[in-house]
Order: sequence, then structure tokens, then C-alpha cells
Amino acid sequence: MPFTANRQFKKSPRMFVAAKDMHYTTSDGRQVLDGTAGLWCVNAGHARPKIVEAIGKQAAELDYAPAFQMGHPKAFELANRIVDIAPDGLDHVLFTNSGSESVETALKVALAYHRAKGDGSRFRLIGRERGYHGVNFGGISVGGIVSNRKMFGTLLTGVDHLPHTHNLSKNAFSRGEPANGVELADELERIVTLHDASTIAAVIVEPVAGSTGVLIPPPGYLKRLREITKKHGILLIFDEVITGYGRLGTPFGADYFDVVPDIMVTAKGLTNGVIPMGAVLVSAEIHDAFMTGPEHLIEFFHGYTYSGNPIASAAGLATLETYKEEGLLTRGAELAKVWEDALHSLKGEPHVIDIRNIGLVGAIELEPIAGQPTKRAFSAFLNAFEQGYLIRTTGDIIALSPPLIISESQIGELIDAVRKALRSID
Ligand code: PXG
Repeated sequence: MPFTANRQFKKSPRMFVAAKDMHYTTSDGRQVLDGTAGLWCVNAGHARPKIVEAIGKQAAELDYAPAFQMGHPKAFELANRIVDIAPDGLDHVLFTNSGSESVETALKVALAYHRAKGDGSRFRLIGRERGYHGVNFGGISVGGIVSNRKMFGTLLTGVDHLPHTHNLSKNAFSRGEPANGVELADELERIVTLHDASTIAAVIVEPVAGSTGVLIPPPGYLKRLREITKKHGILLIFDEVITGYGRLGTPFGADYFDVVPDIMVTAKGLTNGVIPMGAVLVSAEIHDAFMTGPEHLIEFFHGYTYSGNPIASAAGLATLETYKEEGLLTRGAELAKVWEDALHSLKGEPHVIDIRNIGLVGAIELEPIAGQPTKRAFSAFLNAFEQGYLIRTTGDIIALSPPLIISESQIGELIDAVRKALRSID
């Protein structure tokens, strides 16, 4: 099983057999409130009729069309709908089948773009400590999670990392963006000085680091990264696999922070998690740099059997339609205050050393049990599950990211379940 304590799970399996709106049904018939939108992806809630219908209809109408040298209308339609909601300046789309593939695609576009422009000495990629960019080789190379990297050899060469922005001693219990740490963006200047700008292709960061426990940047941090990258001709890639499609109360993290990257990596919420799909958005300038040479030749040697798969495209279109009809891409902003207050009401509960929130994302960091890291948070996870609430843990951090359809009373319920779990565990 992926990223799972396999032996523990098999001794005591936790199985879902159905889901509707905010709830799962377990194999023993219990209802479990989804506090994590699956794995940060089911933004519109479960089994939404439009999406279910679109998938069935598409399977009967056109189940598959070759992705190379052939097309079908829904992939183009979906690309256009994504561009409609994306920040101005990002207007071409490459489809993939996951966040990890979107990351690899973005990194390859960045390298190939510089080469296409005759700037092939730009081969370095800069990620960030505690960054998560999926599990393929490019993604773990620019990522900054030691457990995901240490077993797998030399990874990509020519990679460097910015420091992360998490600072418990200065920023604990901040509401929204933490006040301290904007100067950490200037570390990029240090890295540029070390390697020389002429060797650096791109910088990739998550606007808010999700997987490593909801690390929110200080005000101005991403703007500064944008200024520095622009100054040195370095591409800026936002990995919006989690922050995309409404999670922060804006369509994308780029909108929340008012910073437009050159490349944006998305997946998860694009199809509401229902069918695997990702999309990488690039600027016209990047797209156009490839459109040279004889017209019968392939411009970019990259793509997947399932790029823009018809059923995934239909699911994506129905998902974006559902988001639009129900105002879900901005609902997080309406709920943000209630969410923030509910989360921060956990201050003072046992083990809690920090609480963080932004949009409809929250994290509760716990003091680890000495010598047994992750055990305390995992106990909280099991306790909440027994109570009928699905939460996520990463290290000793509880991460919450419910579907954007959650009601105010369900927010109260979810936070009370976490409170009860914290009071019950060692
Ligand atoms: N980039 C980011 C920022 C992600 O969060 C990926 C890439 C990879 O996506 P795929 O679709 O290849 O898994 C992710 C995925 C968690 C959790 O609970 C987070 C992810 C996946 C599963 C669990 O933190 N993020």
C-alpha cells in the first residue's frame, strides 16, 4: 500500500466502501466525515451528480482516443476552461495523469525551454527544503523530504534547495500568513551567486507547502522570489497540486498571493480526485519558444498514453462546472474566518505547539513523544477515525483540508473531534 504502515493496516484494516458529499461509509457501516477531501483532492465533495453523469456518458460516447498525433474536442475544451480560471499570462496546457507527472512535465518544459532559446547552460533546478513535489525522480530531487529521498541514490544532479519558511519559535499560533521570515527569499540570491544565474533553469515551490504540514509563507515572500527569478531570467514554477482549484479561497494560490509564475503545476482538484488527471499551465512565451522548425516535426518530445484522456477530460469539465455553479473556488474565503476561529480554539489543548491556517487548510502541530516521532499524531488519527472523522497526519502534524462544501456546523464537529482526540491520547 502507498505511504501506509502496511503491517499495522493489515492487522486492522480501515476500509471505505461508499461516499456521498461530506461523508464516507466504512465497511462496517459507519459514517465518517471527510476532513481531508480524500487526499486534498475531493474539493466539491463526493459522488457529485454532474461529474458521475459526465464520466458514464463519456465512457459510452468516446472511451479513448490516441493522445499522440490525434485529438478529441473535450481535451481542448477543458484546456480552455482551465485557462479561463487561471491567472492572466498562463494560457497553454499540457495534460498529465497525476501531480507527480505534472511536476516532471514542468521541470522538463523548463529545461527544454531554455535550450530552445539557445540558453542550454541553464540546467540547474532549485527546490526547497520540506517541499513535496510527488514521488518521481525529478520531484524527489527538487523536493525536500529526507525520507522520500534517502533510499533512492543520486537523484537528479544540478539541484539546490532554498530553506523552508517554518519557524516555530517566531511564528507559532499565527493566524494566516506568519509575520516573520520574508528575508528567507533572499537565500535565492545566495544560491544564484554560488552557481551563477546562467546555470539556473527554474525555481519550484509550493505556494503553501502542504504535505510537510501546511507551511505558510510570510507576506511578501513569494513576491520576492518572483522578483529575483525575473531579474535573473530564471523560470518560476508554482506547484499548485494542493493550492489549486479553490483550496485557499481563490482559484489558485497565485491569485491568493498575487504572484504569477511562469509555469503552474496542478492535479488533484482538477477532476475532484475522481479520475487521475493533472494539468501544467505555461505562458505563451514558453509555448511559442517551442513552435519553431519544420511543421511536420514534433516540437516537444514528451507526453503520456493517457494525456487528456477523454473520460478524465469529461470529469474535469464537469468538475469545473460544479465549482462554478456552486461558487466553490471562492467558498474557502467565505468560510476562512469560521475555519480560523475553530482551529485556533484548539490552542491550549494537550500536546498542541502550533496551529496554522490559510483558506480552508489547517494544521495542528503536536509535541512529539520523546524518541517516538509520528506516534502521537498517528494515535490522534486513529482516535478521530473511531469517532467518525477522517483527518491526515504528517510527522506529528495534523493536517485538515475538508471539501469546500463543508458547512459551518460540520467545521465545528470536525474540530471538536480533534479536541476530543487530543484529550484522549497519550
Ligand atoms: N505536488 C504537490 C504539491 C503535492 O501535494 C504532488 C505534487 C504529487 O501528486 P500525485 O498525484 O502524484 O500524488 C502532491 C501530492 C498528504 C498527501 O496527505 C499529499 C499528496 C499526496 C498524497 C497525500 O500530504 N500530495
